[in-house]
Amino acid sequence: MKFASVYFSYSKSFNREGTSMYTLFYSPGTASMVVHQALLEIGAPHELRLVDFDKGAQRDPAYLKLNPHGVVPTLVIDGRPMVESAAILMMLADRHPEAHLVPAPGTPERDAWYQWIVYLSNSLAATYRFWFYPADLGEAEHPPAVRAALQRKIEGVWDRLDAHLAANGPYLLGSEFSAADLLLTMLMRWSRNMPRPALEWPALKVLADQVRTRESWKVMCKREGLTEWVA
Ligand SMILES: N[C@@H](CCC(=O)N[C@@H](CS)C(=O)NCC(=O)O)C(=O)O
Repeated sequence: MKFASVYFSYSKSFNREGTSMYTLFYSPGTASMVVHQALLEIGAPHELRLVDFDKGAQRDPAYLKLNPHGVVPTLVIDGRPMVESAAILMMLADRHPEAHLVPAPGTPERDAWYQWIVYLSNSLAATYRFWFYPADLGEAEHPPAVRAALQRKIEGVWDRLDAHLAANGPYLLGSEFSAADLLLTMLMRWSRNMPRPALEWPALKVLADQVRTRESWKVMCKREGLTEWVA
């Protein structure tokens, strides 16, 4: 896979209306899917570039110039690369208020939105990283005790989120759907092959079912070729 000229060839890339052009470097079903779905929700012009993990393309020197961490997603915005899925999500929601992925600035709902996105990133996304990548902890495979501890940590988060949603749902912000729900649904999907998948928590399932009926989810799954846990 060649990335060598990507940064430069997109540095002056605008669509016909003169608005920003986005290029998403992605791998199916991974942390890039929330950015992909947000772009579809927004209806923003964008292009997808597959980063082929089977070929180690995330470690290609040209890709590392875009994303020094060697992971997806990377979103190139008019030639400028941005990394970190939750940060990209917040940036997109801010840049496209007409998509209503974020409550108005200065409201208590906006404060809660920041809180949930950071909580999801710190608690679930970071723990999943260890779950799926034992090499990050210097192991080829986790010892059973570490695996059990990571599983407990993730399930503890499902307990907390489910209790919150049962009392205040159906969405993280109550009746108002937001980008935080997209992030949560992606993270829930990653548990599908774990001993206790997130859909076993009833209020979480209600939220995921709502998100999975959205057109953006269906289109994203189709484009990424996802067949598991799509509906
Ligand atoms: N904190 C980063 C984590 C990204 C991440 O770990 N992406 C994984 C896929 S979910 C990846 O690219 N893995 C490839 C690798 O580590 O080689 C984010 O949210 O953007």
